[in-house]
Amino acid sequence: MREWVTAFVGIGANLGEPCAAVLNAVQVMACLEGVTAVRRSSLYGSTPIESSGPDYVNAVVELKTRLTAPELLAQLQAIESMAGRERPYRNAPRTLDLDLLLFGQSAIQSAALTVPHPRMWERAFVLLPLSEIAPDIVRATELAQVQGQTVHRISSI
Ligand code: PH2
Ligand code: MG
Ligand code: MG
Repeated sequence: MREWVTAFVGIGANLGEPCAAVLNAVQVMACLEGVTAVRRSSLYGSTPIESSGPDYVNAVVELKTRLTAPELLAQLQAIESMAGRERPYRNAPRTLDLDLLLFGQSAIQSAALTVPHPRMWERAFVLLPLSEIAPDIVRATELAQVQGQTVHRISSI
C-alpha cells in the first residue's frame, strides 16, 4: 500500500463568498478518497499581491494523503472548478485558489507542478498561516522578510 504523505495546501479567495469558499474547500478536501485534513490555520485577510480586486481570505491546511502529488493536484483543480474558478488572465481575482505548497520532502518540477511552491517564501499570506499550524517549517527570519505585507487574522479558528 502507498504510504501517507504530509502535504500543505495554500487556500485563497477574493470573489463571491471568500470565507465560505475557503471553509468549504477544506471540508471537500477532507472528504477526498485517500486524504485526511489534519489541521487548518485561522482565516487571514490580506491585500492583493500582484493581483487585484477585493481583499483576499487566505488559509493553509495540512493534509495526510495517499495520493501522488499529480493526483492531489488534479483533485485540487476539480475543487477550484466546482467553486466557479475562472482564469481570464494571470493572477486574476478568483473564487477559489488551491496551491500545493509542500508534499512531504518532495521537490517536483514538471510542466504542471512545482513543489515546494516557488513563491511561497515571498508571501506573508502563505507564511503566516503556515507558521501557525507548522511553526517548525517557517523560520523567524523568513517571517521577518515578509512583515511589510498587510495580513491580519480574521478568525481565531
Ligand atoms: N494569490 C495570488 C496572487 N496574489 N494576494 C493575496 N493577498 N492572496 C492570494 O491568495 C494571492 C494574492 C496568486 O495565486
Ligand atoms: Mg496562488
Ligand atoms: Mg493557484
